Amino acid sequence: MKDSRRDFLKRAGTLGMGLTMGAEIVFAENLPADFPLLGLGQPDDPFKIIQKDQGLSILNDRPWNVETPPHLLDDKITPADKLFIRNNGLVPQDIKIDDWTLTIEGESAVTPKTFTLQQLKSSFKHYTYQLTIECGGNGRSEFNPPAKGNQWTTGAVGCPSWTGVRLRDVLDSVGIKNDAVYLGYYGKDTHLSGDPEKVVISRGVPLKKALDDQSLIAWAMNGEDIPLMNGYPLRLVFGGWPASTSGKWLSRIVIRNQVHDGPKMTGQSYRVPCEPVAPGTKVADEDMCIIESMPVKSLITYPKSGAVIKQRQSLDIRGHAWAGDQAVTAMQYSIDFGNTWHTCTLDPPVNPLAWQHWSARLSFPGKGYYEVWARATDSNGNKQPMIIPGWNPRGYLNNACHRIAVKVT
Ligand SMILES: Nc1nc2c(c(=O)[nH]1)N[C@H]1C(S)=C(S)[C@@H](COP(=O)(O)O)O[C@H]1N2
Ligand SMILES: [Mo]
Repeated sequence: MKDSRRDFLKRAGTLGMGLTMGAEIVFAENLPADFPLLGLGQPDDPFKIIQKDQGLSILNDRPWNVETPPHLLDDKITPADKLFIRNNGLVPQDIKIDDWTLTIEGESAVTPKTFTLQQLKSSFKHYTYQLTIECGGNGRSEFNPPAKGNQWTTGAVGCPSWTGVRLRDVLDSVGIKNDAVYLGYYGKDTHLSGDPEKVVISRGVPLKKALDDQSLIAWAMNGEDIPLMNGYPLRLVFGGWPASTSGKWLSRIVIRNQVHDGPKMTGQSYRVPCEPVAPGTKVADEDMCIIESMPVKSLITYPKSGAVIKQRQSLDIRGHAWAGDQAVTAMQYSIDFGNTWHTCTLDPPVNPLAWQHWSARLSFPGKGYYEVWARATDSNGNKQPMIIPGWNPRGYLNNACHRIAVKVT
């Protein structure tokens, strides 16, 4: 392991305490996990601790929940320091890369196996795909009545390039029994209570999604180690599905003969009413359905909202669009609050489940305040709603059109 990585892990170990001390904590081994020390002075720069761009927004630091403003998602391939963080627990500490293992088991596994990272890398073919991951709760802040949970605006999404092995190849080497229907993951993060027995989150996907070409067990992001906050050293990546299915700090996969029932798979978590409900309705658990493929959505990543341009100047806008398991087939913009729509140039995805780039050159009829709205259409003909889509108790799946303000002077 590189020295800088080791130092970082050490620092990340104390970060849960909220402060770094500016000096080595000599008897650190005597402290319970996450013991809140007093500290000597200024807290460390949180962006250094999480290794993210200073322009990201920290919604919460215990656990870390950090989102990316749209103009910082302008890159075609999301850089490591601009990928959002959604943690449900505390980041694992003192990761020893040589000791890291992945176990595949469960009632529908034929011969359970444990792989070291090295064995995983040397036993199976490597694949690299750009895959879009988006938190199911992205956009939650717009729902009314408000939904509890992280108040994400638009930034819990990204599309880095991931390298690893196909989940399918690994599952095949273990053997999948005929009754297998679902897969569940377990990671090495710690529950907020500090109780090592408590599982933070254990979600999964139906076997069909698990066996897709692009379903990866990944150890690299953009050609480097996955950042600690994003799952170092190993994670699942299921493009186009709620990112909560993409288990981080991956240590165990279970092949199940029933729908996986780990923490945050059941009840109201990552589920929406099977039938639409009026805003504010209480919905019984049995009337909630698991979110699968995410809905069609897009972002305007350039310019930043609030752009000022001169009259008669044209404005080049651009961004990305994605549509869960589908492709995006059309992209449009409006400058008159959705009354008329104009076609954008839309690129195909570099591979299935990667976001697609779009651009347009537009001009404005006169001086004043405008909003540019962007709207994507998926291969099933579904369009993004202009305003908030169907309300649901936990505030998932907000795929409303993204808007930016422009002033023409
Ligand atoms: N082990 C583990 N895996 C996890 C989580 C977690 O808290 N622990 N959070 C999930 C959720 S809800 C999301 S949205 C994604 C976020 O991935 P990122 O932090 O790399 O952006 O990771 C998922 N995988
Ligand atoms: Mo999430």
